[in-house]
Amino acid sequence: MGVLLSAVTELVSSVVGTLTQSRTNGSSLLGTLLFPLLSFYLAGGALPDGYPWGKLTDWGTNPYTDYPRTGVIRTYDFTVSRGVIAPDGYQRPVLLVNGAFPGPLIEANWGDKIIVNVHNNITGPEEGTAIHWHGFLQQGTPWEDGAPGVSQCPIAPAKSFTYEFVASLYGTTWYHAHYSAQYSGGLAGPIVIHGPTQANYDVDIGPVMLSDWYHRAYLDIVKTMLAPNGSPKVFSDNNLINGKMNFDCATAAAAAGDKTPCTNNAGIAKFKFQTGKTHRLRLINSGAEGVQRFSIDGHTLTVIANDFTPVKPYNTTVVTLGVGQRSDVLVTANAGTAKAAFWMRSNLTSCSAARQPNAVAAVYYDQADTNKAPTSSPWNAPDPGTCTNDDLATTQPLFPMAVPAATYSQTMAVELFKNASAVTLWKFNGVSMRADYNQPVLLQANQGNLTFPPEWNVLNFYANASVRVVVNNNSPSSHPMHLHGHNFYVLHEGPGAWDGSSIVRPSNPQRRDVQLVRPNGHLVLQFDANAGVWGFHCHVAWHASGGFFSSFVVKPKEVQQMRIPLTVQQTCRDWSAWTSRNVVEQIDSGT
Ligand SMILES: *[C@@H]1O[C@H](CO)[C@@H](O)[C@H](O)[C@H]1NC(C)=O
Ligand SMILES: *[C@@H]1O[C@H](CO)[C@@H](O)[C@H](O)[C@H]1NC(C)=O
Ligand SMILES: *[C@@H]1O[C@H](CO)[C@@H](O)[C@H](O)[C@H]1NC(C)=O
Ligand SMILES: *[C@@H]1O[C@H](CO)[C@@H](O)[C@H](O)[C@H]1NC(C)=O
Ligand SMILES: *[C@@H]1O[C@H](CO)[C@@H](O)[C@H](O)[C@H]1NC(C)=O
Ligand SMILES: *[C@@H]1O[C@H](CO)[C@@H](O)[C@H](O)[C@H]1NC(C)=O
Ligand SMILES: [Cu+2]
Repeated sequence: MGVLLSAVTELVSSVVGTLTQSRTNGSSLLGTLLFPLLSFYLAGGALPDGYPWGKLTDWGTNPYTDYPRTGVIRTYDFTVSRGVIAPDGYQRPVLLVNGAFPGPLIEANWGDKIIVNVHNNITGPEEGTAIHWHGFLQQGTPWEDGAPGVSQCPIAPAKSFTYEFVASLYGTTWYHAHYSAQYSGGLAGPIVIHGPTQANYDVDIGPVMLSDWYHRAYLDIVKTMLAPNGSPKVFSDNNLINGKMNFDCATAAAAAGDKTPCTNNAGIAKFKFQTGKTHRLRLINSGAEGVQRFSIDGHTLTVIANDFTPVKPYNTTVVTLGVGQRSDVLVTANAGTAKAAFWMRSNLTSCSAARQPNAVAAVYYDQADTNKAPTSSPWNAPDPGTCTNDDLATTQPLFPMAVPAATYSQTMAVELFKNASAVTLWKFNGVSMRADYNQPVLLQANQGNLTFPPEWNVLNFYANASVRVVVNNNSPSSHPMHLHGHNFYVLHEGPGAWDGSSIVRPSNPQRRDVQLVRPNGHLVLQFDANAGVWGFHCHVAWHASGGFFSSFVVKPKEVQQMRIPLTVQQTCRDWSAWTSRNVVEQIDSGT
């Protein structure tokens, strides 16, 4: 307690930021009191029964088959550029969407189509990119998934690609670059899909992005990590809430002799709560590595969704999120008078490599002075040190689905090794993956050629309807395992090996798109086949860069029948033309 309080008072001696919002976050308003509250749904489309989704409910509708076909299109224009900002006061070059970090909010109603026209304006130097829309199923549109070398070629410098996909699931998610470790340098933003909810709340606060933060550019970090005898352990420099936190410039400069412009008390994120009312917060771990433990002093959190899955509400003081995971929580402002103020905290856990693990933001009730620092004390909720998510026994999907019998079971081991050049890499199912940006797996599968180079680490599941995957983590770190294009069933998680039969609540296990496997433990998941080619990987940016990535070919016969838009081929021609004139230094797995 003493440690935290002194750390917080040191870093937040004043909540009046010394830098302007544009210096810290470019054109983003997230984390400021100017960021607007969200509405319960967007205008547009028919409103049968008052809602865009009519009579469909979160507890009675199978979202995988029965999402509403609203016919409404939400269009966004994204220009990706380099910029220089100081989110925590320490100035660094970043990658920005429309000049903003975090990137602009994408908002739609359940069943709407989202169109995002992405322009690659990365110059000085130029670089490819591709954007992944995390958690979307991409049913019938796997080429819109945004994974370079898997579902598309990178978007070449000065070129554009228009992504088009249906929001067939609803809730909270995010987008991020999937090209090398680009997203750790700022290229990420929130997505909210409005849908039905049985939960009662008054105010939608919107996204609360939790991200570890690095002062070095991703290229530097990855190069150092993948140099001969480099360390696979990468330390973050800070932890941000909605892209903001303070930093102690003196210690960093003293330690490293660092002359980079740096300002103390840059400014932390602020939130306004309405006294007595219930607020929905959409928590997103958009970091590169760290496992976050989120809490608000004096307030209980009621979890109503994990990833894109509404769950039976459960109360907790702390929510644990691995990279890529989301939780929607309800918080009632009933812990003080209208003048009260509280710390919001997000702690990187002991499983993370963090120099400054504790992020804070300020929560103000209606009449609180927003220029004053809160004085509240943290919950006494020590980090259990297990590097796991909330107990699977407590996380029950509202729309129940029993696990079907698996038609196939695949075991995949995770291990660290040193290759012949003394580079430390990850092996997943025996292979350290390396993508070929010029030959995406999906396009080759679409041509009917299912013979892939071993280093692409492709697993073909043919016509299997439901595949069980047992991940055996033979490494001392935890890994947020992410499967693209699916919401998988989480059957079991624990230390050591699985007993081969135990399943937590087989009548209705947790479903989500990322789940933590603990150090030297196991994770058992199962997915119902969605035709396409899908990344299955660790979401820690540094681990994926080090080869911890595989691609699943699901229902290849259907993939072969798919009519992939000509723009996808054109993107490969543009990339091929650009790479014939420029040397692409592929420093890592590519994803
Ligand atoms: C955050 O970390 C501090 C220790 O640095 C601890 O006192 C506090 O209880 C933690 N909060 C939560 C909710 O984990
Ligand atoms: C493209 O990037 C350059 C350099 O970062 C920037 O000055 C320019 O404003 C960007 N263009 C657009 C349309 O964002
Ligand atoms: C959660 O706690 C609140 C009080 O803070 C209580 O009203 C509610 O019933 C609890 N919900 C559950 C699911 O336990
Ligand atoms: C070891 O891995 C690095 C990084 O992927 C690669 O550049 C190098 O060629 C590899 N060495 C050998 C001998 O395979
Ligand atoms: C299939 O693709 C691989 C490269 O991934 C290539 O080596 C092989 O020649 C292709 N086979 C045919 C029949 O085109
Ligand atoms: C399921 O996948 C395995 C592994 O590729 C394969 O051997 C088997 O034939 C597949 N079953 C069906 C029904 O396609
Ligand atoms: Cu992802």
